[in-house]
Amino acid sequence: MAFKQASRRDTWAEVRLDCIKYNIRMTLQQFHSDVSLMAMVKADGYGHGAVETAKAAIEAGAEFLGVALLDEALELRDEGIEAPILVLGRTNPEDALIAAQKDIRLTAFQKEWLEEAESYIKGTARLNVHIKVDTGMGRFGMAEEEEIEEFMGVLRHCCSLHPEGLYTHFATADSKKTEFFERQYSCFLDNIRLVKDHIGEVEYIHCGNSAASLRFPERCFNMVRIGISMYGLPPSKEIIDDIPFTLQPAFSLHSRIVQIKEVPQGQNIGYGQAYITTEKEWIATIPIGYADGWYRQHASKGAEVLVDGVRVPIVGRICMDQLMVRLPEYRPVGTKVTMVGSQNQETISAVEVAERLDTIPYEIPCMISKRVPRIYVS
Ligand code: PMH
Repeated sequence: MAFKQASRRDTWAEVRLDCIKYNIRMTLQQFHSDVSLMAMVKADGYGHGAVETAKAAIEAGAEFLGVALLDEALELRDEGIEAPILVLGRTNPEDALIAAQKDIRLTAFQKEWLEEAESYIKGTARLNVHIKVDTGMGRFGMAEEEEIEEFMGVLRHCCSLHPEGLYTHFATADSKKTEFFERQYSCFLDNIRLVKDHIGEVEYIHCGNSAASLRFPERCFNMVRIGISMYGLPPSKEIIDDIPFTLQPAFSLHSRIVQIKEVPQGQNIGYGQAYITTEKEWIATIPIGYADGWYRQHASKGAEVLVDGVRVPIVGRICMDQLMVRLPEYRPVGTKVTMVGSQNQETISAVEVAERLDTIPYEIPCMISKRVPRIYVS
């Protein structure tokens, strides 16, 4: 069954919700049943669409949702999603009350923040907070023992704030070298002891992103935060062989030929005379461009697309709304073109596209703009 946002475009991204569910179910199988899975649906579900992927993830067994921003959490609530949601970024303390009222958990790592958030709630609601410690990522969280001690001292007096969770984030879980991961893990163990000395048991302790969860499930306490692998993409190429099941990529990107011409030799194609035909050539125009997040670098890095299961090159510069490809032979207007995904036996994976752009697979679905409708297949 397929359903889509209202669109009249010939360009679309297809999101396979069945793949997302499969990846989550397989991940859960690696764990004891008392481990909860937080599905990371920040950044519009890594570009797949937050609402639909959140619903699919919950159906497959995810208990929590993770987002970066309070706005993202509120959008999920507005769409009727009732699962617990954790905001992983810093939320302004002025917004603590609305978060509490909407049953949205916030991340806390500054003692002044606790005092301010408490002053906005003043016992009218209860806000669940997850305490963030920085064990080496160097981004968010408390790194010093003294800082944690002072924070815990303040937290004890905040009657509106309930410490539901404690977490950290790994910087190198996707690397073959595990020394820094080990250091972070051992620092986290010290932090857990310290926090427990102050408040006793904490309901949720979590540190595992996709890479850590798939490689070191025994080091993930009782919750994992799964992002990239839930979408079926590997956190990095070097650990692909460590993943205990075959990930099913959910995202693919397609368009259709809207014009085809047989062009004589010596003809310019696109801006800047960047491509001149070297013989009589079949040139097709495809309605996707850099405003769709299909950036000009694809062409300069030698990108190919699939037409009828055959790799064909993009020629000339990518425009804002179109690009041109060279075909070996005539194909009619309406023929499907695949930028990411499979046709017949041939595949252009997000991993290949990421390598082409010298980036990581995470960026590929995220970079495809909202102008490209997502079509959901379940
Ligand atoms: N937890 C936190 C705090 C994160 O920032 C992320 C991903 C995840 C879990 C999930 O990681 P995974 O997708 O590797 O499973 N955050 C980011 C980021 O900030 N840039 O790329 C991924």
